[in-house]
Amino acid sequence: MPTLFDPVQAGDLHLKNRIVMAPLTRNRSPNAIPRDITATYYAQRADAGLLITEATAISHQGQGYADVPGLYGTEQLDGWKKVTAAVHAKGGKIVTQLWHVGRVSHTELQPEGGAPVAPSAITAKTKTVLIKDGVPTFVETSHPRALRADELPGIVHTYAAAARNAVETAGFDGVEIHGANGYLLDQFLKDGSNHRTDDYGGSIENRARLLLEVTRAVADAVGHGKVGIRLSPVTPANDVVDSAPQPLFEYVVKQLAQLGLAYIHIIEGATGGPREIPDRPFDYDALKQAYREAGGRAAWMVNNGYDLPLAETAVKEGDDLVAFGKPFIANPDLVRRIREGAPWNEVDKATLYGGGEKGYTDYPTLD
Ligand code: 8OZ
Repeated sequence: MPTLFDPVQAGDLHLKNRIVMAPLTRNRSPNAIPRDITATYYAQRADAGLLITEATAISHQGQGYADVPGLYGTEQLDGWKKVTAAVHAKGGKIVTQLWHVGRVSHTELQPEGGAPVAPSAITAKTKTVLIKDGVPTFVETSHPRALRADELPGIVHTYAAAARNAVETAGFDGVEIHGANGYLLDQFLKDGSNHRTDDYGGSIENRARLLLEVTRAVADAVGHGKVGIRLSPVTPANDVVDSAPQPLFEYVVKQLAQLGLAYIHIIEGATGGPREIPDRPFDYDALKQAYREAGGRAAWMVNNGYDLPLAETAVKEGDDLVAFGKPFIANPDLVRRIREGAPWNEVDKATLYGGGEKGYTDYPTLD
């Protein structure tokens, strides 16, 4: 039976172990440019089987928080080049997470101060972060405008262009499409946020259309075996909800099964919170079974609140990869700590978002 330390193939990606660093927003990239400390931060964690970068905006329109990185300009790609080089020098593998926030944004973060875009003009009851006089400040998200159908091909194209930039220019080993946590693609999937009456709203097939078009375009741009996708069937993050998530997500994974991807990354329960949500039940085994029965062969990655016993059991019982979030922030040598049964440092919540080296590159290792 496999353990967390057995290598695994995820599409084109040969991974040295099954311990993955989850994508983690850190807000340390002013002007959307990753700094040198970002290269240090990821390289410190290169013992992971796979590093997934923090969510990274595919365009200015796709940005929703202060000081998150981007993938759309020369300076930003040059910043990421230093990150991938540092990780590769330590024998690591790294993919970047392609992010369009949709309605989870603020006019101050949008091109020309415009309204954020969404499937429908419904405000998300959630907050975002602006930097006011150097101080991170939580603010309500702005009222969005509904995207016109004729804008959607441009969005698909922008995802593909960002993916190409990431792999061909910045040197990433692949990309992860952020289809989770109430951002643009998840907003389209779920009927709480998608009230459209065109080909992109209404039926499950229609609501899944944009996510599947994006996935196909990204896979065609960089190679199907270099693409993962993250989904969160029932998370309440960023005010999303669906009236029937089980059939919705089973449809989505059956379609993804046709695409020969690297991995499917599932957030179980509430992102960063409880793994079970009493009023939002979901059968994750049935989801995986639907994917496998449809011929899907990508690695199956699970995430959310995994401790060591839970992770060991998951891998023993057939999940291929386990993504750890906060434990990887607090433990640059998490892989070694797991191998040696050493205790894990606790994360400092005060330094999660924004700032510099403190709480970023200065967590102690066992040495
Ligand atoms: C925490 C803070 C801001 C953004 C996600 C990209 O939840 C995020 C995020 C997390 O996927």
